Amino acid sequence: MKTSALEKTNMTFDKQSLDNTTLLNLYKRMLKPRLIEEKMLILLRQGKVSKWFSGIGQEAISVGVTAAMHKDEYILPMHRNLGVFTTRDIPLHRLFSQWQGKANGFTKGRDRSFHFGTQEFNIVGMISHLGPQFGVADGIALASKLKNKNQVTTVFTGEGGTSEGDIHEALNVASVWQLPVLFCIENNGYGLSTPTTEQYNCKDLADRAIGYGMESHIIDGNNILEVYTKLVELATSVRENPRPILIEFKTFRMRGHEEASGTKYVPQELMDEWATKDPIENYQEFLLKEGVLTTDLISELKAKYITEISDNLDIAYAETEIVSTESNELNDVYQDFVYQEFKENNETSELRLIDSISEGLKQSMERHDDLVIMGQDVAEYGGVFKITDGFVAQFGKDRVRNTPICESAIIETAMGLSIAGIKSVVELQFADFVTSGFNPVVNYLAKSHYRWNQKADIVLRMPCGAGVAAGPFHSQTNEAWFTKTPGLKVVYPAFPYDAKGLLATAINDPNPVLFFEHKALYRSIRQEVPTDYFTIPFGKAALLQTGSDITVIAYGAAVHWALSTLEKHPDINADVIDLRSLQPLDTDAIYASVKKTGRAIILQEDSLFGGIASDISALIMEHCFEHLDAPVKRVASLDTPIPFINQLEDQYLSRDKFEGELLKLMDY
Ligand SMILES: Cc1ncc(C[n+]2csc(CCOP(=O)(O)OP(=O)(O)O)c2C)c(N)n1
Repeated sequence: MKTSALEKTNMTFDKQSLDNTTLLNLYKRMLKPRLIEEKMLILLRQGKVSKWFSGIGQEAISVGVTAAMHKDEYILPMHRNLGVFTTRDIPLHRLFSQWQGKANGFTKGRDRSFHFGTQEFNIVGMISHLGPQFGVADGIALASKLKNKNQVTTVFTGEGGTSEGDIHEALNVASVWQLPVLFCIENNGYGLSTPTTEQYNCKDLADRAIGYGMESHIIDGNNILEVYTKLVELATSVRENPRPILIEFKTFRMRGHEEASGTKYVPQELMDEWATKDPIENYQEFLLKEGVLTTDLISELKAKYITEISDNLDIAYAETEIVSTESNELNDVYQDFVYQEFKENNETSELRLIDSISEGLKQSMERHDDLVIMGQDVAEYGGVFKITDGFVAQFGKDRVRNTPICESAIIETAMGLSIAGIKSVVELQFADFVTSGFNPVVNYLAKSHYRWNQKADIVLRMPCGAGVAAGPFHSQTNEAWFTKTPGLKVVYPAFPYDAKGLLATAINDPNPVLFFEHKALYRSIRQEVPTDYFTIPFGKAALLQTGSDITVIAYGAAVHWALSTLEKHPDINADVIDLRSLQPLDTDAIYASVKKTGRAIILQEDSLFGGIASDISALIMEHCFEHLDAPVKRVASLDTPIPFINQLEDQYLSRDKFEGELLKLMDY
């Protein structure tokens, strides 16, 4: 007699108090993605789909977890979680259009496969880098906690992804802040071709929770009733008592990492063993035995879904190919921001740069009552530069948040807050440390609006710059890493007045803004600054002095170096342009001046190669060539790391080279 799958596996289903409708629904919910995948495999072979990451054999996890969540709760799936998308009832033709890069998908053809999110369905898709999902989930959960929404956020990773630093950082933050997140690890045995024995060295990944002070559970990921009932129980409990939980689902990847890569490296015995544990076949058999399902109903359901799939594929195929224009693409990199002018009041007080930033930040906290500040030591301690001194007393610890030392997770948390509609300012203790959060800045924040129309309403405050004998890791001015990346705005004030007004605008702007604050200017530069809240638009340079001999272009500390050099040479009549923002860049001001003077010198604190001075120089050559009387000159620091001791730092910096180069250019 033939042995059934259920007998082979000894899989037992406990329906607890679930009614027949629920039992049947779970079956239907799993059957649909399975049939979609079977169709996709055919289309792949016909060359009609470019890539496919199969979740066959893992449907019970996507479906069981999603079915346990409320529809208004966010889910952050990965590349094998088709069942999340179908259980949220996304119309199939929209999914098919997404995979074919068509306009009815979710990314206007700009990103592939499951790399998309949709606010309509409360799904936040992955970026390729896997790990950032956990940190983004933290942010969404933090928003839910701050707004007392009693909601759970659910996020997925494969076991391979758990080795990434982002995952560890995010779990730690969630535990320290007791965020309501269900962290789901789908342990399917392989990360691409690498088996778990070569990925980590503990028995169960769930055990890692102990180290984070977190609750954890291990669940049979192939048993839909175990997944569903346990997740309903955990989600209910987390809604009442917000906290993170780590869940490890034991399952297996039945197909290749993606279809083209195959499964040759997987021992056949493993394949055979897990084939008997198929989540749908076993559950189907159980339902047949229970009398909840009949063979006729199975055939009926399959026929219905196959028709639905085929009809929806026809809709997607009939959709025309995307046609776009360069300006259309360029216009979607940033979210529209209608600059609102807040005029300055007449009363002023003399402020140092540091005070003006602090005052501007405080006034923005008063104006935006859910604006959150996050950073290392920013709470009671007031930040290492004391910019947020006294903020906790005025705004409370919910809004002024000390963070663990984990730049990636905090920048991802800021992204999650933005997805949930909350603005945030992240203080990098030193701009140098942004490297530890580089991936989310350049890949998540920068690309989010272009990819799926999602704003990243975040300001990263970047205390930067040399001249303080602080060595290679506390002195960099790394704006060029970011002016290179479409999707980011980069602001770099040189004066207290500008810093206050530009910071207010940065916070109002829904796009990710890197706000550079030069440490050497913090306490050395003073200016009369209006006492009330006011804004200054981005992309408008300041013409600090006018002259017809030469155009001097600078930003940040270099503005002050240029001004003091020119003071020594009253005979040189220079236009001095303080750029104030580098992205957007006020090219009009640059061109107008260079066309008038015929000479341009750009002074930059950063080392020479690949800095913004190079691009400005190229722009001037391209747009003002006929007006030039001399080659454009870039003056920048040495192409070395920034040295510590004063005499070496002085030698490194462009500050003292400027005068000689200026005189040479005047003589040209
Ligand atoms: C930062 C990064 N490194 C490497 C990759 C390439 N990559 C994509 S998925 C994957 C395997 C992921 O394994 P796992 O997390 O276990 O998920 P599974 O594919 O098994 O579901 C790899 C190596 C990547 N996308 N991002």
